[in-house]
Amino acid sequence: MLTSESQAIAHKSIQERGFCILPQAMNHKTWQILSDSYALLMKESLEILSRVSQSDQSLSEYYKAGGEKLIVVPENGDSDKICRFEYISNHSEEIRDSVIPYFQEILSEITGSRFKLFKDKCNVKRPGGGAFGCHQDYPAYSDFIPDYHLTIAIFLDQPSISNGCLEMAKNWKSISDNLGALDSDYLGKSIFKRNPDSGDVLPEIADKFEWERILPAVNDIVLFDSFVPHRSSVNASDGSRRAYFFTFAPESSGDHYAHYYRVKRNAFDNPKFHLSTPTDRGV
Ligand SMILES: O=C(O)CCC(=O)C(=O)O
Repeated sequence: MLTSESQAIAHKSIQERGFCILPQAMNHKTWQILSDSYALLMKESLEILSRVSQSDQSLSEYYKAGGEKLIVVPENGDSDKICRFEYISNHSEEIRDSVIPYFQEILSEITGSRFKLFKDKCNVKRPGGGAFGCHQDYPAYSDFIPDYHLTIAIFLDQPSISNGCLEMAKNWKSISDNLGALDSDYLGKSIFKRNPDSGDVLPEIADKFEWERILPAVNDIVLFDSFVPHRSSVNASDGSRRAYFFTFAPESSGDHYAHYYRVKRNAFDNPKFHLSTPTDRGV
């Protein structure tokens, strides 16, 4: 699917910076499946939110009660609006059987290893919707066995500065050499010190990062690991900025998708699942 030259460029960029853009790596069929699925997944998400708001249960209690439900996470401070929905592949046969294998093939071409889906979500980023503070994904996943992750981001709407595009830190590896910036709870890993409440990397560290705005075309793939610090600002445009994020972990570390979502349903309100995100904990 990728030329050997683009595989090599992507591999080097992931190793050196923790992210890369794969120009035009989405084929039309795969993009269309994701675009068509969005309407169905959104409809189901809205139904769940409405069902819960009409019941005497909190969202957190609703998920604790079990069941293979789509996980709907409202916007912080606006709990009838959807910030994101998760557990997508379990709800869409086409995504599971066609989109995921397509992404696994791309990851295998770039890394030479096989990857399993670890989690999947779609951030809606409606107008006025959430800023994501500067964070690294790893601390949110560190209670699970895999210790390396690659996330594929696919945009249904063209990201722009005004709709809150992703921004990646470029020089974070050189800053992580400065031991004073690292969190000693993650020995041997470049995890920066964070605000214990929000999960955001401390501002005095984030201020040292040089930021690259990620402005891919809709048929580009953005790939990043769970260590690169990233952020995005509020969507100041009048349209949504919808993006799917498919996170994979090495096949050699096992299959953790079902387990991850079992734990998440049981602990929907755990702040660890809301690090640096503009999400409501559903309590
Ligand atoms: O959707 C975005 O702009 C940021 C996504 C992100 O960093 C996250 O969901 O953890």
